[in-house]
Amino acid sequence: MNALLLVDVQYDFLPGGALEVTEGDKIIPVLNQIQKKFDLVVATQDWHPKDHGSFASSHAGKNPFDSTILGGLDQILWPDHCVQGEKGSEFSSQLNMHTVEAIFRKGTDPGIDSYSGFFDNGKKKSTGLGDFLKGRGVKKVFVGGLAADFCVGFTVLDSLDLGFKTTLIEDATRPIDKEGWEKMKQSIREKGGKIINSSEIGF
Ligand code: VGL
Ligand code: ZN
Repeated sequence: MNALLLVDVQYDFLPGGALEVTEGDKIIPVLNQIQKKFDLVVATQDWHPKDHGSFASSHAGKNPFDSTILGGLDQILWPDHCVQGEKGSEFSSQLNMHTVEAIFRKGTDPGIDSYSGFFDNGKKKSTGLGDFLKGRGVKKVFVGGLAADFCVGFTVLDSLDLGFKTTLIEDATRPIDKEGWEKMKQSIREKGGKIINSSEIGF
């Protein structure tokens, strides 16, 4: 069994959103097109309470992209984004969600951020995604979505740690920061992850 993970394809990460990723919208036709190749399609959704500790607005005197300590970990402070129930947290209406069998929400605990679709950043709590995939007999995981250098990258790293053969689809993602993305790709390769183009999906 193989599975495609659609990571955080939400309005706030798309052009015009609160934490927009340059060309983030370019990945949507790619994700729609490749879905039919997979046995299982699953989505993740960044889903923050409005006072989330990763928001600069929750810390007096701090601005977006400053840093702080949250839950004992280094934390980049973000503009308010993906607030539960607000438009910015919705999946793009351009994304085909009909094939999606399950949605895993993350970032709900105000005291810790959660980049990976599998665990919070301190690995204190699981979202259940790993057990779901294992329960469905998934051995190979393919990942696309936003943003490459944060939620997509950390999802790939955790997927590798959980023992899934994991491939990142490079034309199905875009980064917030290009340098950070190069570093993330290096970490993915060091852990044994593959990085391919959607045209190279071999089944
Ligand atoms: C993300 C920063 C903060 C992401 C989520 O989806 O990559 N990045 N929250
Ligand atoms: Zn977030």
